[in-house]
Amino acid sequence: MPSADPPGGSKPDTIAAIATPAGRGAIGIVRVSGPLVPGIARCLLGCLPAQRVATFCAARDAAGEMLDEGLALHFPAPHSYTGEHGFEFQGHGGQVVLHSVLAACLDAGARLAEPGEFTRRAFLNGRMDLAQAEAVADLIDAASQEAARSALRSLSGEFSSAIKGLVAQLVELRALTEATLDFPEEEGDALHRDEAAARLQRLRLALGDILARSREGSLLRSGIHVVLAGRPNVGKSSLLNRLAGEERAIVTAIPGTTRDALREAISIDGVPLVLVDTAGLRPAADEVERLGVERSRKEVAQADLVLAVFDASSGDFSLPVAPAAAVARVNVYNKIDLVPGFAAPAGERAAVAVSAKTGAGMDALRHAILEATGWKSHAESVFLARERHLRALRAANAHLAAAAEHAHRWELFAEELRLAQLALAAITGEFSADDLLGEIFARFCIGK
Ligand SMILES: Nc1nc2c(ncn2[C@@H]2O[C@H](COP(=O)(O)OP(=O)(O)OP(=O)(O)O)[C@@H](O)[C@H]2O)c(=O)[nH]1
Ligand SMILES: [Mg+2]
Repeated sequence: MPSADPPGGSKPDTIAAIATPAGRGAIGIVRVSGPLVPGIARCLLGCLPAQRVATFCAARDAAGEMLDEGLALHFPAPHSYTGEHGFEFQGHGGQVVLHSVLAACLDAGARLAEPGEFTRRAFLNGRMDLAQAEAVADLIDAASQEAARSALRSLSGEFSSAIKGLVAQLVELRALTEATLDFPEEEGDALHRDEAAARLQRLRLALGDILARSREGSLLRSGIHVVLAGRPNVGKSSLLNRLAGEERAIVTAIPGTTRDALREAISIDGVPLVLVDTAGLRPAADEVERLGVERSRKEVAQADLVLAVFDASSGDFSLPVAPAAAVARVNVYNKIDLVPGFAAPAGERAAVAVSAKTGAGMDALRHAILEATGWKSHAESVFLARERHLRALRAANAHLAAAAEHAHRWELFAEELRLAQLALAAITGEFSADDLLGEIFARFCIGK
C-alpha cells in the first residue's frame, strides 16, 4: 500500500467536517481524520473510545461544558475510510449543536476539511483508485436507481478491474514487442509479429466493448437530451405534458404558443431523460418569437435525440431544421385521433403514430425513444463513466488503431502501445497530475 504521507513528504494534518447535510435532522455527524485523532477524541470525550465499536458518551468543549451526547466511533489507521486515524461523533442533527462539536475539534487541533478531502486522502493512501473515488461522488449525486446501481458497481471496483484487465493485456503485448525490438534478427520474428497482431486485435475488441458500455453509462449520468421540434401547433407541448405525466407546458390552439425552451426531467424504465420543448419552427411573427425559434435551432443542434413532431392531419411532414446527421431522430406523427387509420409513411426507420390527446401510442413512443438513444437496457453491465473516462478510452482506442497501422514498424507500434497504456492508467489514477485531482475532488461535498 502507498505510504500514508502526502507526496511532498510532510506529515498530513488533521481535518474535521460536519458530514451530514445542513438543516435539521435526527442525527448529525462530525467526522475527523488524521494523526491528531486520539488527542482530539480525548479532549472532546474525555477518553479514546474502544476501536470499531459504538460508544455512548458526552462531547464537551475545552472548558468542560457539555455540548451534546451521542455515539462515538474510533477507527485506527490504516483500517478506516481515509487510511488514517479516524473518528466520528454521531450527535443530534441541529446546526448549532453540530457546529459547537466541530468547533471543539478545531480548538483541539484539527482544521476544517475541504470538499472531498476525506476521499482524496483515501485515494492518496491507496484505499481506492481514482475511478472508485469518483464513483463515491457519483453515487451521492445519482439521479436515478440505474445510475446509483451503476455507481455502486464502479465503487466496488468493477470498472477499475475492467480497465486494469486491459492494462495487463497491454503490458504483455508491450513485453512481447520490446523483446522483438531488442533481438530483431531472431528467427521467431515473424511468429512474434503474428502473435502481436492477434493480441492487438483481441485488445481492441475488449476496449471497444468497455467503451460502448461506458458511453451508455455516461448517458445515465447527465440524462439524455431529447428535443421536441416541429412546426407550430403540431402538439409538441402536449406531448411533453403526456410524457411528463403533468401539465408542465402551456398548450393552446394558437400557433406560436411556446416561446422559450422548457426542460423537464423524466425517466423511462429508470433511464434519466431531459425533455426539451421548443418554440414551433416558422418565420417568426415578432421579436420574442424570433428569439424563441433561434433557441429551438440551438437545442436541436445540441440534442442527443430529436423528436420530429408532425401533425398527422396536416399532411405537411417536413421539418424546417436539419439535425446533424449523427443525431438520433424519431418521427412522431401526432393527432392520429383526427385521422382514423393513419399509418406513418412507409420506409421510415424510426416512426411512431400517437395522439397526445387520447394517449394512444405513448408506450410505443417511450420504447422508440429508448431504442433510438441506443439504450440496450443491459443495465447490469454499463459503467457510469465520466467524460474524463470516455476521453481516456477514446484516446487509448485511437492509439491502438494507430498501432495496427504500424504493424511493420516496430518502434512506432511499440510507442503507440505505450501511449495507449498511459491513457488507460490515467483512469484509475496511476499517473495523474495534481491539478486533475484538485478538479475532481473540488466537486465533492464537504465531509466526504
Ligand atoms: N385532436 C388533437 N389535438 C391535439 C393533439 N395534440 C395537441 N393537440 C392540440 O393542438 C393544439 C396545439 O398544441 P400544442 O401542444 O400547444 O402545440 P405546440 O406544437 O406546442 O405548438 P407551439 O408551441 O405553438 O409551437 C392545441 O389546441 C392542442 O390541444 C392530439 O393528439 N389530437
Ligand atoms: Mg408549444
